[in-house]
Amino acid sequence: MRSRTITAVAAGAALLVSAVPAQAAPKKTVQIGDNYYTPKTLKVKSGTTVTWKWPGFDMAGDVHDVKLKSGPKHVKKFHSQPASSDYSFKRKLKVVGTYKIVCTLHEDMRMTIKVKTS
Ligand SMILES: [Cu+2]
Repeated sequence: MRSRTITAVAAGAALLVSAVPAQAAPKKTVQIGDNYYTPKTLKVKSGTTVTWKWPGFDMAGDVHDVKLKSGPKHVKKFHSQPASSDYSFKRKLKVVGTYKIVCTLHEDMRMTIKVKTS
């Protein structure tokens, strides 16, 4: 009786492990400040979800947004809401190529993301 229980638990654990994909979905975070994105350049694998994070309300500064100014062919442009704090915006980048991101309120506030084949 006792050993049977242990076997069942072990089998359950093995199932759990095999249910997890070999590679978790890749993610990257970009922090927004006054007036910059950090990091300023990113290299990610195709399929990576990039999240832009605004500062918390205690660190609130200027209003910023995230706009895809240019990207690989056929990639739909995206544009976040403008926000000063407590906000985040994410996009899954699948198409390989170079993505140029800009803040429409500060034209010197830009970043580049290079998406490569996974
Ligand atoms: Cu800005």
